[in-house]
Amino acid sequence: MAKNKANSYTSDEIQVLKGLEAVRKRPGMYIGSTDSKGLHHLVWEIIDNSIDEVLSDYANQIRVIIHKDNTVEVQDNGRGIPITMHKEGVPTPQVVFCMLHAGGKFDDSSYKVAGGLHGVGASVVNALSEWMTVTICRDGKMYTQRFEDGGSVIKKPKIINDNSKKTGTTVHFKPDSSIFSTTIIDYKQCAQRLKEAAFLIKGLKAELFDERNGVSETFRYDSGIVEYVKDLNKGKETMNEPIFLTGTVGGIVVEAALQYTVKTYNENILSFVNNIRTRDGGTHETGFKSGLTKAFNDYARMKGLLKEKEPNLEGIDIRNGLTAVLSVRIPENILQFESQTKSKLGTADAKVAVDQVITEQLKFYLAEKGEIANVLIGNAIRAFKEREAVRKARDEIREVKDKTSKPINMNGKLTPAQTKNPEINEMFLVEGDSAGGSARQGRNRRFQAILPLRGKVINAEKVRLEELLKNEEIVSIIHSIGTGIGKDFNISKCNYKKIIIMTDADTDGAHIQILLLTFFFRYMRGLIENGRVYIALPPLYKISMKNHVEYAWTDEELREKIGNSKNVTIQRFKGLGEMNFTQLWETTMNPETRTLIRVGIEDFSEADNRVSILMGDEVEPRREWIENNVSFDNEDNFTLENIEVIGDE
Ligand code: 28G
Repeated sequence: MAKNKANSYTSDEIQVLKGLEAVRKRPGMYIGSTDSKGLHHLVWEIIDNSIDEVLSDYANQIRVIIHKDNTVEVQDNGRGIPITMHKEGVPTPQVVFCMLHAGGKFDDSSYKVAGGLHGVGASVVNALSEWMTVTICRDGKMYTQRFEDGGSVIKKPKIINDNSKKTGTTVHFKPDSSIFSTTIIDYKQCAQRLKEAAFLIKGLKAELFDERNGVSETFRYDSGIVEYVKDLNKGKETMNEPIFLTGTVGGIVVEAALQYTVKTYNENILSFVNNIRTRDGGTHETGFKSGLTKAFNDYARMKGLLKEKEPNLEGIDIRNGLTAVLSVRIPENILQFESQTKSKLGTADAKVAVDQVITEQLKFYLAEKGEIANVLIGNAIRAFKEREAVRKARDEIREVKDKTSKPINMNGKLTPAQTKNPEINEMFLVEGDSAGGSARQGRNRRFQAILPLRGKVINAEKVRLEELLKNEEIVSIIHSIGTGIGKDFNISKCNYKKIIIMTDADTDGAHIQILLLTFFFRYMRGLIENGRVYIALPPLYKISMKNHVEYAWTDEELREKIGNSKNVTIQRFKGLGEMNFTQLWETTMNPETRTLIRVGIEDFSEADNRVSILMGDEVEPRREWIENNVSFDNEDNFTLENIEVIGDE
C-alpha cells in the first residue's frame, strides 16, 4: 500500500484510487486482518473521525451504540460533513465514504488523529460493510444517505428533516460477515478506547451503549490525564496528588501527569502523540525522562540535598514507583514515526519541547511544594541505595556460582532434560514434591525438565528483589531459565522453548499460578512477551471403560465421552497427586495429547494495574478474583484481565 508522507499532503491533492473493490479483494492490506482485530479497526476508524472533529474543537460529544445485530453506530455533535459538491460534481459525503484516499485524511485540523494501524479512511469501512448509513445534521437540515454491498450501491441522499437545530455526523454500519471471521463487537475494547479518548481530551463526553444487554457507560474527565493517572493507580498507596505539568514549545503542546506509588517499584509511563498511544515511546518519552532527571537534580543541588561531591541522582531511581501519562500534540507537518506501526515517535523537536516543559515546570513545582519534593527525593535516594544493595546481592550470587564447581546447586531441585536444546526443551514448574516425583518419572527425559516447587511461591509484588533473591524457589527458577532478570534479562539466553506451570486444579493451584505469573511479569516479562510461559491443564475426570481409559476436562466432555456406555467408572481428579506418572504423562505432559494455555499480555498498563491490585496488600480482591476468574475447564479462558490466553499451542 502506498503511503504518502503526512507532510507532503495538501487538501487539494486527494488521491482518489480506483474504487473500493481493491479493499474488498485485499482487506488485510488496509486493516491488518479480517479477524476480531480487523473488525474492531473499522470501529476505531469511524470513532477516530469523530475524535478529529473533537480535536478541531467543533465537537465535544461522541456516542457509540452497539446494536443487537452487532452493527455499530457512531455519532458526534460536530459540524456535520459538508453536503456540498466536492470537486468534479461529487457530493462531499460520497467522496468521504466511497473514494479511497491515499494517505492522510482531509480535514483541516492540524493535530488530527494520526492513526495507529488505522487512519485508512471511512471509505475502507464502507468497503468492508454490508451496508452503511450516514446521517448529517447541518445548516438546519438532516440528510441521510445509504450505501450497500461494500459501497457499490449508492442510494440517493435524502433530506429527512429540514428543521433540525442540531449539527453533527452519524455513521451506522454493518461489518460484512462474508469478510470477517467474526462480527461480534467487543464491548470492553470499545469502552477502553472511549475511556482513553475521554482521559486525553478534557471535556469530551464519550458514551457507549450496548443494546445487546442494556449496559452503558459515560466517560468524561474534566481533569483529563490527572484522572487518568489516578485511575492507573487506583487501589495503590500513593505518595502525592498527581502533579500536572503543561506547556507549549515550537507548536508542540505538552501535558504530563505524575503520581508516585508507594509499594510498586517499577515505572509505568504511558505516552501518547495526538491521542495515539506510543507503546514504544520515542523522542517525547526521552525528553520526559531527561527533563524529570534534570529538574530533580537541579532542585536537590539547589537545596543542598545532594552534597557537592555526591553524584547526581539517576533517572532510574527518580522514576522508582512513578506512574505518568504523557500526552503531546504535534502539528502534522513535523510528525514522524520511527516504526511502521506508529508506536514510536521520531520527531526530534519533541524531545527538546518535552524536556524544556518538564524541566521548567517541575522545578517550579518542586520549589513551591517543598514537602512533597522532600518525599520524592527521599524516594529516589532510597531507590538508589536499594539498587546498590540488590547489585551486591546479585554479585554475591554470581560469586557463589563461580566458586562452586557444581553450578547445578543454583538450580535447586531441577531435574534437567538430557539434551540441552533451547529450541525444544520444556521446563515444568510443578506444585509440590510428590507431583514433582510423578512428573519426573512420567516425563520425556530427553527434552523435559522438572522443577518441583515446595509450598507457596513468594509474592513478588510485596517484597523487593533483594528479598526475592533469598528465596530458594525463585533462585532456582531464575538460574534454570538462564535469561537473568530485570535489566539483565536476555531472552536469547533462555534455556527453554516452553516454561509450563503445572498445578492442582484448585484454588491453591490457581494462587500458585498467579504468584508465578506475577514474578514473571515483574522480573522476566520478556518470557511472557515471547510467548514462552504456559499453564498446563490437568483433566478433571478419568473415565475407565471396558477396554480403554479416557479423560475429560469438562462436565460436558464427560457426558459426551460416557455416552451410552455401561460399566463405566468415573474418577474425579482433585490434584496432580492422584494421577500416577503414566496418567500424568498421557493427560498433561505429552505434547501429542495435552492442552496448554499460553499466557500473553494484551495491554501492559492494565495488566500492571491488575497485578498490583491482585498481588498487593489486600487479600479480599485477590480471593474474589481467583474465584471469579479462574476456571478449570479447558475453555482457554484463564485471563488475568489483560494477561490473557492468546490461544493454545
Ligand atoms: C459519526 C461518525 C464519524 C466528521 C466532519 C466534519 C467535516 C468534515 C467530517 O469534512 C470534508 C473535505 C475538504 C473540507 C469540515 C465540516 C469542515 C467544515 C467538516 C465523523 C471538508 C470533511 N465542516 N465530521 N468531515 N472536507 N465526523 N464522525 O466522521 O474540505 S467527518
